[in-house]
Amino acid sequence: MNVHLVNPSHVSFGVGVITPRWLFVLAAATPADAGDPILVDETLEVMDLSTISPGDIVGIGIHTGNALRGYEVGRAAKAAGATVIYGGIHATLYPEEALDLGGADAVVKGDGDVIWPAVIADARRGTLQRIYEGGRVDADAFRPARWDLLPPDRYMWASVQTVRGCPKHCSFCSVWRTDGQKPRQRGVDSVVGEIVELRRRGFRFIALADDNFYPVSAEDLRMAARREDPARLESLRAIRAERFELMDRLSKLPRDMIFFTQITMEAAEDPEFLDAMRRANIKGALVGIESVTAEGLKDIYKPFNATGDELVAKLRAFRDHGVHVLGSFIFGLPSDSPKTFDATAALAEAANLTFAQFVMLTPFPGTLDFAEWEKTINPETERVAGIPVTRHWLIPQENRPKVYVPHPLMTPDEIRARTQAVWDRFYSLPQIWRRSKCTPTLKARLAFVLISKLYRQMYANTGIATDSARVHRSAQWARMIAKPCRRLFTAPPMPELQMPG
Ligand code: B12
Ligand code: SF4
Repeated sequence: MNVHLVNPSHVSFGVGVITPRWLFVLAAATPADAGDPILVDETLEVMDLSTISPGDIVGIGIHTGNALRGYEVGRAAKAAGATVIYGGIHATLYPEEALDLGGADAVVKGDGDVIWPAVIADARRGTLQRIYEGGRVDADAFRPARWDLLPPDRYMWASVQTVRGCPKHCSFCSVWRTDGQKPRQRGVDSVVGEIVELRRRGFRFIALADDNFYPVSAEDLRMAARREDPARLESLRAIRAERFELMDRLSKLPRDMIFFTQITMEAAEDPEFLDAMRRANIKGALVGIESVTAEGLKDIYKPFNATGDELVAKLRAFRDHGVHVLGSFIFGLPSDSPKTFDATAALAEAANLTFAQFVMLTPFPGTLDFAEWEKTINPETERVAGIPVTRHWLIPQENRPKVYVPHPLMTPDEIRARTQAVWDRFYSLPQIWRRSKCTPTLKARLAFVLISKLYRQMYANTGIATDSARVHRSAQWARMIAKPCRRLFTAPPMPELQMPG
């Protein structure tokens, strides 16, 4: 009996940008007597179904975007005689869907770290339940990933999670509702231990796969200090102190190690934190800018973000501390107008962003936006390819609409075309070349151009383009340049590296 863990994808690039962490975490949770699981990441290659034998266990992790492909794999695995078990955020939100459409024998909701061994045991005994509640496990029960199972020469960045959950409540995001608003911060030794192992294996680029690397803001501390009961302030200070401890340990790792994280803009008001990030070599951060207008921020419950000159100043503060910003914007908010696209492109230039992504508002299940939108749709009449648009992830890729939420001023096509134009403008060769000045040598500048183009092909064209020929061309192109790009991220292994501190 083999255990297979599958990360489904409808498009494969041969090379991956970031390791899908759940594969390696669930591998660590797989009991030793079940043998090493076979890991399949379809963002690299399509799964070879002939590797499945009757009696095998196939675990499939799905988020909303890859659920449809996941169900296809699950049905095929079931037909091959396997026991099929789903997990991941989408299965957590729609367990019945995986049972109905994905050939599932069981579905695990929530975190898999603790419950997975029990599920495997039940599967082997033939006593599987339909649904398991993995819950939100405490940070000290998070499993460190099994990096010994990493296929060689495939990924550019490895991913290590340091904290799960986010105290904010943005309307388009499901994290605070599924992972919770209480930050669950992993112990520093456990995080650094994984990073050291990865550097020993030749990884020097690490994505800190966190919801929000800055779970306690300066404003949170000010507010807690005003309370009579000191308990809240003490607990926030403890979380913050642990962040600094982690960054201090990262700063003692080999200097060629580079970290990237996801963080709220609030950190820009906290020079002490930014200084610690600089020392830790956290050289990049995805910052959810979302909208450049106050109305837009109101639409999405993100009042802590800035607009105008203050926004530019905040984003530049990251850069002044050596942290490159990947700015993330959303188009299609109710208050957006045709002018918003130009204003956003201009802001991205003025704020000295190193990378940017421009996504179209998508109602993801589990979010407040989804709940509101779902109420406005008649599932009987509003269908595409026979599927209610409220289940948009089940619509085949080629028919799947790109914009779902009706806009008061713009048609879906206009939003899509304008979004595409902003991508084109930000990733035009002259603009990339101008931004590449942030690198020290001509060789590095050329590498920067290549990576910018790869990023654009992987994340924009495959998501925005409406014709499948363009999507196909994009994927082909990305496949071609992904391999040489990956080489830019490799480093000689350091098998002797010891834990710092
Ligand atoms: C890091 C990250 C990224 C990174 C790296 C992705 C990668 N290759 O790993 C980047 C920045 C590239 C990214 C991109 C995107 N992301 Co993202 N990402 C995350 C983030 C913050 C952490 C994921 C992670 O590694 N967690 C650590 C692992 C260990 O946790 P886990 O995946 O949840 O797995 C646990 C359980 O779910 C469960 N489990 C998972 N699979 C399985 C399978 C089985 C069989 C079992 C039993 C259990 C199980 O057990 C695991 C261990 O406890 C999550 C937020 C989150 N909290 O999940 C968002 C998140 C997954 N992303 C999200 C989104 C929307 C996106 C984008 C679409 C954004 C965009 N608009 O472009 C893209 C899509 C990219 C793609 N095509 O996959 C959403 C997904 C929402 C949804 N309903 O699907 C999330 C939840 C964030 C959010 N804002 O809501 N992302
Ligand atoms: S978008 Fe970011 S800040 Fe907002 S709730 Fe989600 S993780 Fe937190």
